[in-house]
Amino acid sequence: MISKELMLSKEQVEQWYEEGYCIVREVIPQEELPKYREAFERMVTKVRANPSRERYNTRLVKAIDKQNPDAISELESWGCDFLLHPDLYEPAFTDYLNNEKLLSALSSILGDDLRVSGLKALWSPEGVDYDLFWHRDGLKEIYSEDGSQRHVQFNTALYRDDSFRLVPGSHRRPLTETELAQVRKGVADLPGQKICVLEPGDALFMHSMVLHRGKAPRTDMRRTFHYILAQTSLPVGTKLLNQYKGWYEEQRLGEKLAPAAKKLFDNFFQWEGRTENDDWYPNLPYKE
Ligand SMILES: O=C(O)CCC(=O)C(=O)O
Repeated sequence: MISKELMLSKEQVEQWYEEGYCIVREVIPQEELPKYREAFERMVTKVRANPSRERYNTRLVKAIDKQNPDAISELESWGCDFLLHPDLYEPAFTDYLNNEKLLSALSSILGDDLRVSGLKALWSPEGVDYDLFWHRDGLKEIYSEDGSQRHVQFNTALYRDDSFRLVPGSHRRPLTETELAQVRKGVADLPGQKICVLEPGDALFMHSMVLHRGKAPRTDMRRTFHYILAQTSLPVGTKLLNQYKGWYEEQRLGEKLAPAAKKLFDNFFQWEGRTENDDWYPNLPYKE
């Protein structure tokens, strides 16, 4: 399943370590996009019809009328974390885990002994602009001096997506005073920031400690998978494992998935009985 020709180039690997991101073009071939778009749209419709945060770990933003900012209307969704939930699951969501180009590219960074870590989705709200503040996924003080990381989170765009912006290299150093002033409260442009532009089918690998944020005006058609794969040796949180195992068994996915995707889940479930405390999963620094 891993093809040497499809692995990242030396420049891409260097960019991942030095700058905290890299882009892999056309991971999903154009002819396969309709299948993913249709599945994604069915899922968004269901989440929008059931807008409580808890059911699907839905990400919500307040819809504020810019002409009349005091009149806060409804909460709107811009993403959700539970793509494997039986209400939302679509075979396309796990088909993507068989993608040879994706797995080969990830193996250039993580090796080929991998497990599932998260299957999530991001989209543009309808009535409000999405404008997430700057943050690291984890503690703002924690960085990775050599740029290494044992998991990779990646956005795969089904339509053109220029939402993700980051400060390249910020995953390897303490944040500056200017950056800290924006963390979890600001959306101001930052020195050296870079906007990543994905064409349909492209994937963006992002280091969780790089300073970043997302932004999508309501007029955009953002439909982007946000998945995380990790080295099998990276410990798993109990709650996450139980959740995924429950959904997986309920839908008998073990009998339905193609071998590469099934292996990613089998490797994840291997952790049963020796899971770690959830306090530090998924975004806090690793324990060794
Ligand atoms: O919109 C994005 O691509 C970034 C999302 C993000 O930073 C997050 O969910 O923590």
